[in-house]
Amino acid sequence: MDGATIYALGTPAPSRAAPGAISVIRLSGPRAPDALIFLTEPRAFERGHSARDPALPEPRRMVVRTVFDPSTGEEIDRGLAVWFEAPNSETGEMMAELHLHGGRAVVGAALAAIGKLGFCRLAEPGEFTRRAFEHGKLDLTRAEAIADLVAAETEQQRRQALQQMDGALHRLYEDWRTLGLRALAHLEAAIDFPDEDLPTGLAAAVRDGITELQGEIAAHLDDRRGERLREGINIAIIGPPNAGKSSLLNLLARRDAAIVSESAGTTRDIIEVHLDLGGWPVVLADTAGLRATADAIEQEGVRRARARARAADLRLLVLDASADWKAAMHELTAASEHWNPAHDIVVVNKVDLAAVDAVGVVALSAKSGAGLPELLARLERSAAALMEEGGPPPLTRARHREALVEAQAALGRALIAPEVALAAEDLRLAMRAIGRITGTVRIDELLDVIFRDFCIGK
Ligand SMILES: Nc1nc2c(ncn2[C@@H]2O[C@H](COP(=O)(O)OP(=O)(O)OP(=O)(O)O)[C@@H](O)[C@H]2O)c(=O)[nH]1
Ligand SMILES: [Mg+2]
Repeated sequence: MDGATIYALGTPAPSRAAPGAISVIRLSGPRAPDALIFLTEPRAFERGHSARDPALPEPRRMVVRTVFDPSTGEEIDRGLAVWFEAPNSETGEMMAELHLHGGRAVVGAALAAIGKLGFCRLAEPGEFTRRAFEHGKLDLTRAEAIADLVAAETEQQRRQALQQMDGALHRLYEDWRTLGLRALAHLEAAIDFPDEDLPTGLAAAVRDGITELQGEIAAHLDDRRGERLREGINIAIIGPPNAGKSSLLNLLARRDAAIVSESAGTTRDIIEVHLDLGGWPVVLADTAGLRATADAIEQEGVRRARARARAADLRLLVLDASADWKAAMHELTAASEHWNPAHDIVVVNKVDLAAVDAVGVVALSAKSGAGLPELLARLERSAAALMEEGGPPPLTRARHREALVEAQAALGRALIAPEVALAAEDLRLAMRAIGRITGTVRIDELLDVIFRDFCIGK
């Protein structure tokens, strides 16, 4: 961090097609209050000093101000100004904000005016968040949660991001580190004072502590809810050729995303659409009809369809009501060890051609839309069951997963280490891996990667 006063547009850049009602320009750094004075009192800039006290409004209090070009004294806009005194600001530094009208010319002139002051520079992507982290205002999981909140497209994504922003994940990981560090202190005492009478049963207590930690981390790693919520619940539409899988995808997507035709074997590649299903983000995949075929391209399609069915969180098996759908259902559900009757759904399509009277399946006509409300309700129920709420906060990112897998391996080594010193070293490695997640243990390249996620207004 170079201690410069930085500035950036905090709202999206106004375009001709989409000017905003307001645009917010933020400044952070020691000279943010000076900048505010020079921009709102042109004579101050000519004088060459800012005479902060009389000219600055009370911190955290919004005031109406005219913004001037400091070099010419020309009026740029009239808007609202506010400043925050360090350390009581988002970045922990002196900060100022200008809320101006959201036109391209206004924003362009105001940014240029700040540049002319000569003591501010444009912020790099993620620099405000990085400064907040440097000043202890955020840990990495909270910084990531803010990025998630900005990116959230569905209600459930928003809720998860907010929970993480409140520090739920941070607390979980820090609790684990505390547990591990306590065990480590015991081990280190055993190394430093090998001849002293350490309480009996200590080794067993440390061992139990590590095993318990391992168990909690394992359960957390098994919990895919957080990643599903960030990336979308993966739903695969599978079934025999010509059953209406692509028609169903188009119906749910409300557009012609996949080609539909009466010839069996139309779909070859996997076609994905992103949907919001009652607040749950979903990646819905249409796949090739499952059948034995001599066509090499279709064979590859069938291979991909099977792979996707295996990898999916939830399967929608589509069958043709006008064919022998029961036989197809038995064949396809029995053949798949991944078929999960608790979540997966059987859809019997084309009920406009043949009536279906069966329990446990959804009767649908992709053509007329009959049965769609029932299918949507079933999908939402399955999604909710899959994402069951409560319990500890879920893992949300591959970055966390990698660090926890590393910690888990180190804990495993610590348990079988032939010497106390080696066990202590492995325990230390495990705690360092967990510390990387929250940023308690600093890794600079990692910070760059994370903060680059924040390019709001860039
Ligand atoms: N009558 C009727 N026809 C339907 C219905 N749904 C789909 N079809 C027709 O069935 C045929 C096959 O539909 P698709 O959606 O292409 O079927 P698919 O399962 O994707 O087929 P493949 O990609 O070849 O595996 C098309 O001619 C559709 O118009 C329905 O509910 N009722
Ligand atoms: Mg198809």
